Amino acid sequence: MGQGDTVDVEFDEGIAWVSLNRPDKRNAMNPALNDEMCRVLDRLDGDDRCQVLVLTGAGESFSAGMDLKEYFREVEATGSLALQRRVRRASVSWQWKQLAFFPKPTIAMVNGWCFGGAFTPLVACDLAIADERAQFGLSEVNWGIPPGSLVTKALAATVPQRDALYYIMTGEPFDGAKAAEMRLVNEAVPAADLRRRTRELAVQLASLNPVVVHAAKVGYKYAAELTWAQSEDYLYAKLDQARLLDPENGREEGISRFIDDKAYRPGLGAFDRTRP
Ligand code: ACO
Ligand code: V55
Repeated sequence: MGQGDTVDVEFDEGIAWVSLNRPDKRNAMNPALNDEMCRVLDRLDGDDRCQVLVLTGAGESFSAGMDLKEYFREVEATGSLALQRRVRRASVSWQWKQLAFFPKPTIAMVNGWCFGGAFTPLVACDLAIADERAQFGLSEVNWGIPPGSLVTKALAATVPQRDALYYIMTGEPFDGAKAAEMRLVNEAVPAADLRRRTRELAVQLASLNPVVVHAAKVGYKYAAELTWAQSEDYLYAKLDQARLLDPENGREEGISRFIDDKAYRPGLGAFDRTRP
């Protein structure tokens, strides 16, 4: 799919499995990988084979964070601030902006190492499932830098202050079970169940009304940063927009099946979109 070979994409059952693909470097994110991820996400936006996106890593790692050699040292060695701005822009573009507001549901499947810069795409994904033995860490302090870019912001959006500051300040690693306990991820499962559980969740999300799920997720993400008054106005606008954009007329269908047909109870299960 991409032009390069730093990202791998496989399609199956409406799921796009997107793997960061530098296993020899534990999927550390260099400028080439960041550029390729920008292109991959741009294309998957319009690809019907992708109804849900799973972000994971090739081999034994999710991602070992920013590539200390190619993203930091080699870019700084050029002395070009324009180049530094360019590589930072590509990094933030896919790791946060494109991923957080991706029009389809996204799941981070944390299969192994997850350090530093990897926290941004982890948290930008809507949901996350980890191998209970995967190792996480805010290792920046060990490199003589505070967490940069949106790493700390991602932590602030997910875990309580005590956990955030403990791990930001000590740099101590923690495992997937701990990540689930502090709600950095939704669930931690044994390695043998990771793919099955992720697929099950992805298939569930793929079965739902895509226009409505998109509006619901984007509404949540913006409302978290708006005032109450702005949120009320914006979320009503999203609700009206979803009715306008939804080719399935899910709202009228759902209400009609409940009120008129008495054939459906939302409290007892998801709406069946395949029923005529
Ligand atoms: N940047 C650049 N290269 C990396 C990175 C990285 N973040 N992480 C791993 N690599 C490279 C190693 O240099 C090595 O390259 P080489 O084979 O050419 O020598 C290769 O990946 C394999 O790494 P090892 O350390 O040999 O693998 P191991 O399985 O023993 O350990 C681990 C994996 C624990 C992830 C270790 O590589 C590590 O601690 N990496 C750094 C993690 C980190 O602190 N990331 C945050 C960076 S700062 C930031 O993101 C802002
Ligand atoms: C980090 C990540 C960056 C960056 C500087 O601490 C530091 C992580 C994603 O980009 O430019």
